[in-house]
Amino acid sequence: MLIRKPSDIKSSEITPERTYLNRRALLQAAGFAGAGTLLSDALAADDAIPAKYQRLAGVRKSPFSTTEAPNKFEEITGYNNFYEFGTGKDDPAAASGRFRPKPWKVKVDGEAEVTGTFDYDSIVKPHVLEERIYRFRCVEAWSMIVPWVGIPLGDVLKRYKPTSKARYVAFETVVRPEEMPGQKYPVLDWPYVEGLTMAEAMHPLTLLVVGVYGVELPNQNGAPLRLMVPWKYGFKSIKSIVRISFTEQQPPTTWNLAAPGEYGFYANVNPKVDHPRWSQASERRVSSGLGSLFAARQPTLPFNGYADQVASLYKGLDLVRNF
Ligand SMILES: Nc1nc2c(c(=O)[nH]1)N[C@H]1C(S)=C(S)[C@@H](COP(=O)(O)O)O[C@H]1N2
Ligand SMILES: [Mo]
Repeated sequence: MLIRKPSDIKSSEITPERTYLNRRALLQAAGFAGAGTLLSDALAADDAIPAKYQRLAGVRKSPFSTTEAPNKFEEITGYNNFYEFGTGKDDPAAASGRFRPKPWKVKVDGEAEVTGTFDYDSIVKPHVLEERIYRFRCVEAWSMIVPWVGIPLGDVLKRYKPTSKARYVAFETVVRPEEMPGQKYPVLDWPYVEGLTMAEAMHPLTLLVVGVYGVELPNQNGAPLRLMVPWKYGFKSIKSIVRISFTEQQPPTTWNLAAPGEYGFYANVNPKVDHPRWSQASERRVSSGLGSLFAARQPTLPFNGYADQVASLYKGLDLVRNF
């Protein structure tokens, strides 16, 4: 099974959903969930998050968060797509223990005035961390609500002063077959690569993620740096980024290269454009609490519910052709 049954999980590892929800309701009723109180603060006293994950300091709340109830930590970290560690949903959690996300460097190149190789601290430390509770929709028609911690990607990119020629931003995942056992197999063309238009990359919803639930990002979720583009299918949100390139031409993207008829460059969540092999009209939320892996089906929203904020980016673009 992809999510462990409650009987498989030590009680020290989890907080029952009900306790957690009650605690939140209590905090909210007492007015504690107001300014300055993070969702993750409500959990800090709990033992839901293994102690090996370092808590992130100075995280501030974001108005971009949804008020929907987040998935549990062990769902977010136990049901993953990260083919560098295997193609099964439980492979990333099981096989990423040898991966070393520290120290970390990112190469910034292409159409920008400031290029070079930058270490993690120089990229992240100048910024205030935000907790953003986002809806997340995988192209496979499952979804989650995730309290990411990150920085608006645009704020980071601006510091490298992209030139007027920069029309796209390309991203690359690290290649380390010794630490990433899935990379020993040619299931995808390594490195995993992704890309956004400049306007998408600079949009205030686009997040460079460094953590989840108030702690540093677990390896299986793309440590130490990954994207989160909440109005696009999950495969756009590339993990363990080691290269950011400003380009004039639309960059190649891994899933488009692998199956161009099934996965486009834009990959905006669109309930009206089905995947050739399944419907995208609805989705099931990952939910291990009910004795089954998924909750009941619910309709998928255009742009994953973020249409008010992002639809204007695509004015005049045929979203059926440009899927
Ligand atoms: N490098 C890399 N990034 C990746 C993937 C991958 O296999 N390799 N999978 C993508 C897909 S299909 C999804 S749904 C999300 C899953 O993110 P999560 O495991 O944190 O939920 O990561 C995306 N980013
Ligand atoms: Mo996905």
